[in-house]
Amino acid sequence: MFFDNERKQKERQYAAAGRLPPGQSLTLKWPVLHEGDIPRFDPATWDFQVRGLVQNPLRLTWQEFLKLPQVRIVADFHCVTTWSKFDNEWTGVSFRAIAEMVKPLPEARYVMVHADPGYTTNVPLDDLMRDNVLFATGHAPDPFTPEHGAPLRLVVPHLYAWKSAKWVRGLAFLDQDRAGYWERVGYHMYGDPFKEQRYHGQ
Ligand SMILES: Nc1nc2c(c(=O)[nH]1)N[C@H]1C(S)=C(S)[C@@H](COP(=O)(O)O)O[C@H]1N2
Ligand SMILES: [Mo]
Repeated sequence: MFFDNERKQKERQYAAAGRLPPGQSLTLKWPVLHEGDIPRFDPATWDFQVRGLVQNPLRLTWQEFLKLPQVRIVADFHCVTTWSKFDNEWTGVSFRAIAEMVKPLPEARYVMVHADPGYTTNVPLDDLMRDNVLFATGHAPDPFTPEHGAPLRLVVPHLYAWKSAKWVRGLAFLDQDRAGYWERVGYHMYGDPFKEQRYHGQ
């Protein structure tokens, strides 16, 4: 049909493949969404810290983080404000690699993700242990720029994108679920896009 554009056509294809969550629409662009200013990155002072219910608390410098083994995943990205960006290629360090280093204690069941500037979000540990959860240092086809979370961003593809913290700086392993930045003001504690878990009580 002459009025049918590329975006609509692709959206129908992804919907037919069961990859478009309810209430979402496909974007060909990559919107930028965050609270506060993009933090300044200084590789000399940047660090990544893991605390809480782990056997080996951890602090890594940027140089140390870059030496960790690299993985590559392809995943979709669903923002609660209703846009979905498909087939993102992310490279970085798998969450599991970090978990193997810190060794979570048996009672650790949730993780509070800490990011600049003062951003937090909560995710169950089991969810972070999935194959395709990583700390991204690269993206394709679009470049991974500071506005999208460089130098380091968590990517949790199966949950709404507010769980994919940009400018991530550390983790706290917890025995109970606690609300992060958006969760405290009404966003869902879990955030499954296919169940439309946008806000508390959904
Ligand atoms: N540090 C930080 N990370 C964040 C946010 C934020 O405000 N601060 N916003 C989240 C939200 S709501 C979304 S939709 C995605 C947007 O990622 P993008 O700007 O790369 O598209 O980042 C998430 N990560
Ligand atoms: Mo979002």
